[in-house]
Amino acid sequence: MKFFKSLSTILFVLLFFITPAIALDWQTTNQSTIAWDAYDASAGNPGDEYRYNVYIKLQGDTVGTLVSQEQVATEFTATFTSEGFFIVGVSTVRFVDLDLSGSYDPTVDIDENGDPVILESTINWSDVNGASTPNPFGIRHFVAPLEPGGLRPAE
Ligand SMILES: [Ca+2]
Repeated sequence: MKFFKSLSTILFVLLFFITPAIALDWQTTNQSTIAWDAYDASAGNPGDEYRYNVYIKLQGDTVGTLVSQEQVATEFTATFTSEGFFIVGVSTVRFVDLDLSGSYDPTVDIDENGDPVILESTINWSDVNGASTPNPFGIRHFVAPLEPGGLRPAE
């Protein structure tokens, strides 16, 4: 009984950690445009503004690099020059309409310290179906090899 319990635990752990890696859809390209749904702002103040931060990390890394800060568009074109297996992440950034005027103005909507109230969500990474990534994916890029050397007429 104890053996089966350990076996099922091992199987569970294997499935939990290995299945997501197998299930990833890979795009092999040096450039890819990623899109996402516009944030549903109906729950917040009507005057709040929402933007997006885009991050890229190598598969397996825990921290990504910010590649686009506070952009308005709901898509981003990532271009890769180095080789690797990349994961893209997007977070929502909320700019609070602090004076409830119906629109966000960084010069007016400031708190008692003179700072705007800007809040960032956690990152929805493309390799996990977090908030919503219906088909978890990654982008892999390979660089062309160098030219051959020693070019000469054959003897
Ligand atoms: Ca305002």
